[in-house]
Amino acid sequence: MSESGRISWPPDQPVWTFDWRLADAPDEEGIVILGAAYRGHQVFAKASLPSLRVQYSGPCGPYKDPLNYNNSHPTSRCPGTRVCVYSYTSGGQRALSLESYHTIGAYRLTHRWVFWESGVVMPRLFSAGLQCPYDHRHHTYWRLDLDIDGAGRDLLLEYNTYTADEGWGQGWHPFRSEVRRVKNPASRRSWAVLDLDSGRGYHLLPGPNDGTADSFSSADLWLLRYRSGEDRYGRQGSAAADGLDAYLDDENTDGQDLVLWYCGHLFHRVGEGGDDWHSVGPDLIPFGPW
Ligand SMILES: [Cu+2]
Repeated sequence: MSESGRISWPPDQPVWTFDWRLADAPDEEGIVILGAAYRGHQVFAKASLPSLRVQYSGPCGPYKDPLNYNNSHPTSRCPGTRVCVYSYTSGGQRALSLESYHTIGAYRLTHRWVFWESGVVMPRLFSAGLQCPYDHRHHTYWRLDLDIDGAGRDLLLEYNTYTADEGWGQGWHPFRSEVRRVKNPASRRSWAVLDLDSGRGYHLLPGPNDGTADSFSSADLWLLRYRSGEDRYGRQGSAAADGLDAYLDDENTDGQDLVLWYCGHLFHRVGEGGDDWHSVGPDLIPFGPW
């Protein structure tokens, strides 16, 4: 089973248009966003959450938890659907939220996409529940197939406070071939995808609780050139390994069709019990002449 729909929002004067879907195995990758455009300019070909891996400091797991239609449930806000679509206003800005609530064993998981009128996009994963009484980390892998103003002509830039101006502004360095990167809060490391023709782009800012890669989940960002065979939906990786390094083969990424994978590392301390909700997710912020 699956659920899908089309968004044109706000209805009175749409700024966001896209399709969405929540599918079952083997296409299970949470709520998938397809063909998203902001103010008529393409942003994503596809954005999804294909892999969620949990590692325990104790004799459990590791597990890979699929977010699919089958383990999703209606909530009181939307008793008739698995994907709840609702809008709200916060700080004078309107936002559209798409969210699905899942249970897997003792875990309760909410996957949410928030699309702001300003163009900001917030992917979020919320988790509660204790499957096993040990500290653990939920490694949350979003696949962001950004096609800003269409596929191709995109470039990834990385910000660090220590980088001199190389022609892209103080702090920004371009990556011209495939690479994986680890967060570095000390240099306020973040990333941006720029369309070289239009000057429009999106800045990816790690969330305050997104943690940093560890030996089990060895990177925070992968920059890949788009290859259709590398989109494996919910079959990406296993409980033991994310499998993303296999796609790093030094392909050119300068002005190409790019895919980013971003990992948030949600830390659960067993002493907090199972009732607290924790969340991870980056902010995606538009820049340039949208
Ligand atoms: Cu947990």
